[in-house]
Amino acid sequence: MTTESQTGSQTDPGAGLELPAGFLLGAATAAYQIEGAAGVDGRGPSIWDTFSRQPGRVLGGDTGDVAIEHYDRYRQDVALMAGLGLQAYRFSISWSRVQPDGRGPLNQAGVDFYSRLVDELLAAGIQPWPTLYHWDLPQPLEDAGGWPERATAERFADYAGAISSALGDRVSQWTTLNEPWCSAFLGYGSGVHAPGRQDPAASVRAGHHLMLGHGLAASLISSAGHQVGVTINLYDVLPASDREIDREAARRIDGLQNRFFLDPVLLGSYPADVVADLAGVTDFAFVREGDLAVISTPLDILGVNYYTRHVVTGDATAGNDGHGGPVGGQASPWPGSEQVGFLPGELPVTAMGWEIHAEGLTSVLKRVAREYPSVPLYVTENGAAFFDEPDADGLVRDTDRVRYLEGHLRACRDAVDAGVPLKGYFCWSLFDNFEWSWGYSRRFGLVYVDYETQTRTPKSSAYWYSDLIRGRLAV
Ligand code: IFM
Repeated sequence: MTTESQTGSQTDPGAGLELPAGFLLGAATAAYQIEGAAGVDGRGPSIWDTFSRQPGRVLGGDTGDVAIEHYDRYRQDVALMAGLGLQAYRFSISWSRVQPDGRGPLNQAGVDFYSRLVDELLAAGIQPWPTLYHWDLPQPLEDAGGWPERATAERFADYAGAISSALGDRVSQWTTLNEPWCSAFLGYGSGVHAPGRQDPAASVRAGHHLMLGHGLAASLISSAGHQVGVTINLYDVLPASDREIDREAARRIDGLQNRFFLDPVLLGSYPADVVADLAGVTDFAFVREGDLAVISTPLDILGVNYYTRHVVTGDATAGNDGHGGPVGGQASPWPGSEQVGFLPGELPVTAMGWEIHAEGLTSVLKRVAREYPSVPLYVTENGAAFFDEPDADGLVRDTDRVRYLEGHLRACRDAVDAGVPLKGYFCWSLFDNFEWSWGYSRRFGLVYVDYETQTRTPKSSAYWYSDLIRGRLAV
């Protein structure tokens, strides 16, 4: 039960926030960000193990070696989720833990960990929602060329088939990829993410092979009778002005950020304008006959991750690329559209510097429902980083995050009212964790983690979310 001292609020920020009956409310994490136990039970290195050890790649030299020790503390963590009343838990499976070389037989000790986690969740009445790939490619596959190589898509499908059969007696809901835009364009374009390559042509090939891997895996999982989806990070992309040059910049960035993934997956084709924008980068000769039919394998759900908007200009005077990391020297993650400028926002921002723009979530959801064939939608990530710290009483009063979540859940409700087939929402993240190139410096959690002692402390937002789930907020 929420108390005023826990939410840090004198009003009830959920008042009037009615969500439809059956609307699923959960929280999300990802393997490398929380598990730790990097060298345990046969786990092999992933590209993030390699990348985070390279000097200057991650703020403070942080790595996921220990993270929040979820591998050892998963029972305590599931008990915490149950205490909050989470209905579903979205986590990712570390490919390197269950298939260290990225090929060949599964590593039984790794599979056993996820099997125990699934059992624990089911016993607590929490639906497991595993994602098969949240950016942690086994290093041996990167050594063989990584996602720019077609063979990586085939390896991914083998892994997906094997692990989904191993857990398929208890897990019926699968997500193939998380945010392929980041894997392709931050991993192989700007180099802000692992494996840290800066090769525009390779980044586009990586994008195609990620989606091919998705399609091959989705088709296997679907034929085994399971539900399958993919999660794409979508942005509301707005021109800085009504001038043609800014509208053109917005078309380009919307193309690379949103439509480059939505179109092949849901329409079975690449957007012609994006292919034209990329003409100086690649000729798309890597797309083989039949690939787009595979990529557009019918889905049971589409996951939407939403955090903020992009305001862009064709004037190229604004320095930031919209996805800069904390360490300098990176290239652009926008192949063929490097000239587009991203304007610093006028709205309040989170600790990531991302503008808080809840209405953009409604727009994005309505746009997907309007422009693409109907598929049930879930917001699979939404949340905010703030510089949270416990107060003298040991409470973490993250009123900013309560406000952020409340605004975005209202935006979900507005989308539902407008007829969008939105079925659920997962908060990012359940725990403070390893925020990629930002290391542990940015806290996204509903639950505060003291990285010295590994103590978990639910923040005000966790109590607020718990009350929302349990229908305890006055309406
Ligand atoms: O932490 C990440 C997550 O791994 C993927 N989506 C965005 C989050 C916040 O940056």
